[in-house]
Amino acid sequence: MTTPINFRKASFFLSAPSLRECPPETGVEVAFAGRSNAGKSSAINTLTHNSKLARTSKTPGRTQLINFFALSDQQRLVDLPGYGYARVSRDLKDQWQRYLSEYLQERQSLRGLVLLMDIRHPLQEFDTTMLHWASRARMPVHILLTKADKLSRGGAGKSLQAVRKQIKEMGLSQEVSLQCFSALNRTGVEELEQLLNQWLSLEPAGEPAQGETAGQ
Ligand SMILES: Nc1nc2c(ncn2[C@@H]2O[C@H](COP(=O)(O)OP(=O)(O)O)[C@@H](O)[C@H]2O)c(=O)[nH]1
Ligand SMILES: [Mg+2]
Repeated sequence: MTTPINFRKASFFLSAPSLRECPPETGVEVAFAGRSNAGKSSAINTLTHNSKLARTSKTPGRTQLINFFALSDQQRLVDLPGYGYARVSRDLKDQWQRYLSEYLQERQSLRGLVLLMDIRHPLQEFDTTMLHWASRARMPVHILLTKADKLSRGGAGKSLQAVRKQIKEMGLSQEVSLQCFSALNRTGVEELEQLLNQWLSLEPAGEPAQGETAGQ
């Protein structure tokens, strides 16, 4: 077992205005994606215990930057540009959809995608597109149903079940996991931490455990 990641140590690393300007594809990273206002920045801030790390905004969608946060010199969190913002031109939307698709398919250091959706409005247009792209790229996806504090416990549980069922009907349940999350009262933070520790593990996959013989 590697030592668990200390998420409090996260620091801002770089903002890339385009794919070409992303940092080198060494090490590992996990990207956060979702509609504008889904709660990406809030989730990253909650996870890292740093209310100022990723900027949260009440006027969504203005910045279209890929923001990288370093957890160590080999591990990164990535805040992808939010999609679905109505006041962005069709051309800009198309361009960003191409970028997101390309990032998902081609980024060598990417280990998984955290897809955030407001628990009251899950699986909207383009959320499902992202799920299909990720599936095609064989990229594991973990869904956070955000703002779970807006529903009762029972209501949140029902919504989780309903989304799980839809994912299954889409034929994607193999590579998709999901949970409720609230940046406001920290619901689900530990579950997310555990998953990120797995995805961002620096141990080479398939390495024989110590004590095991590697051949006769
Ligand atoms: N009640 C509640 N509000 C949240 C939560 N997470 C985010 N918000 C609010 O939703 C809005 C958008 O959040 P933000 O993190 O900027 O979303 P982003 O556009 O996806 O980065 C802000 O007003 C946040 O305060 C949450 O867990 N609970
Ligand atoms: Mg944001």
